Amino acid sequence: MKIFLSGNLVDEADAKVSVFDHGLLYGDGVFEGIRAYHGKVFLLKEHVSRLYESAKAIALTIPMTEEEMCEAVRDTCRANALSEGYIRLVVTRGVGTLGLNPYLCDKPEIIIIAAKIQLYPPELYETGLKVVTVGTVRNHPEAINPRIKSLNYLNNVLAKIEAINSGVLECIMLNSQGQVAEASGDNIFVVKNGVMLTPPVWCGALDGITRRAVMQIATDAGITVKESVLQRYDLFTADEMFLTGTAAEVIAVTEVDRRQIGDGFPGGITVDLQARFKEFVKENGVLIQDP
Ligand code: PXG
Repeated sequence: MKIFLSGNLVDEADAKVSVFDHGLLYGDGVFEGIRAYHGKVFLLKEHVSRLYESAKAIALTIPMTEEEMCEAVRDTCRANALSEGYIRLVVTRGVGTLGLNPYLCDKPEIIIIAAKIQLYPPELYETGLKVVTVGTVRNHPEAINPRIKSLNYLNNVLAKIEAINSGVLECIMLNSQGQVAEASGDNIFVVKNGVMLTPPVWCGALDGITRRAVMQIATDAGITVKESVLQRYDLFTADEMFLTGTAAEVIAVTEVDRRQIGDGFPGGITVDLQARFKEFVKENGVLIQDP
């Protein structure tokens, strides 16, 4: 496998970063997870744009333009003959001292990995996921804003540990007000009386690219979509529930805290959106190979 490392495509064995990199020492950096479908990088510009916004939010200047970053992603895919898979883009603060000061880090490190993605077991797309709500509160927006896709994912990891220890694969995180924020690595939607509802990002969610796409697909299909503050009550009384994310795509949730959602099967709107999403990804990517 070839890895893009600060300007060069190097062999996996040579793709090494310093133990003094603040990405490692302090989780100081940002990242993106992007998918490639059918020889196209899905919503590449949107992902790259979010990467630059995350970087700006932590006062990290990426030494490359957004256009150059898009080209570097395509180059890395081509070097690995990738037409279907997962791209991880990482920008760290770079090498610094054994002190927090980010201004002593001269050069951010840019890493692009183009590889395969691990999916939830396929049968879960038929049966739906079981989830729990967890005690780990989503980061407060005035501490670490969840809109920043930073290398510091400990908040999500702690929530994921609770999920796995409860015997399920994913969890729903609440904010400090007890409002629904998102899953540990996905955004959440509920369907109530035919209307699709998702928490506004200020409740503690990432402005998910899949979330945006699904909101557009649903609106175009004539479904009413609203951003709405949700409480656990709204989860327990939902007709349907699903999660969206680059890794998960669109996946139904059929149980929350061992309570059945709807009739316990993926809902009609969810199944319809899954099909529409499959079509959407064919049309909305940047070609990896030059035409
Ligand atoms: N919330 C959080 C906290 C995320 O990390 C999403 C929502 C969905 O955002 P997108 O833009 O992907 O629709 C994410 C994204 C992984 C993995 O390896 C996780 C994500 C994306 C890709 C891979 O678990 N999470």
